[in-house]
Amino acid sequence: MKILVTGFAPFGQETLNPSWEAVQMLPDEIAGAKLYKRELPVSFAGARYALEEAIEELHPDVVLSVGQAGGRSCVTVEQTAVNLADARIPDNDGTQPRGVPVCPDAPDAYFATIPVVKAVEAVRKAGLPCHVSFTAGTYVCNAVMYHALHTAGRGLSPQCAEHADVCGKVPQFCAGFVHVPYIPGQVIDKSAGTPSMALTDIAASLKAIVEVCAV
Ligand code: PCA
Repeated sequence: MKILVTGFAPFGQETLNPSWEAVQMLPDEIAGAKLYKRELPVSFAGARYALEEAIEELHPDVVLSVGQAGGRSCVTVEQTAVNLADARIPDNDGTQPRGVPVCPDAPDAYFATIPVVKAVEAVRKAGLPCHVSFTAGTYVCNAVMYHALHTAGRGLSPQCAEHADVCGKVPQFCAGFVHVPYIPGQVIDKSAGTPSMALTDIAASLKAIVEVCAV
């Protein structure tokens, strides 16, 4: 089994993104599944392109994307991706979609196809807090989750694939998204009470989630 695990580049005021830091700490093989790690740009267009390119190259069985959700206190497994891009801040390319669909003429939402509740339970069993989240927001993370699920169900269609050579192919894979908190070094200058989690605990949480996806 092949599992594509993605993290994101830094964005906003941050100099690192704990999602990519933690993804890099994962072993290359978990429960017999081979992991392929990719860093995605924090760009609506660029992330979609990089994700589709990685799917086309690897033909993974599972696509698990990971992103930072500053302000959350623990790792959360996303249940839903919505077909709405509404960016509070411009992405790293300076693009700021407001109230537009992620993918025109496509369903309003998709549910994750990884076992969300089992993944949360596995992290808790490993001794770490974890919750299901019912919103991945309306920024680049939600768009990546939406695209992965759209692509899994419908293939890399001309409508949503930017590059013609991948059109018409129908990848079959499960997809899900995990949001992770800030790490302590990111909250030193933030307001008192801003939650953070040790990078090693974030990586351990991801490992437990990947284990569930690998069976
Ligand atoms: N978090 C942002 C985008 C990249 C990331 O790590 C989000 O939640 O949309």
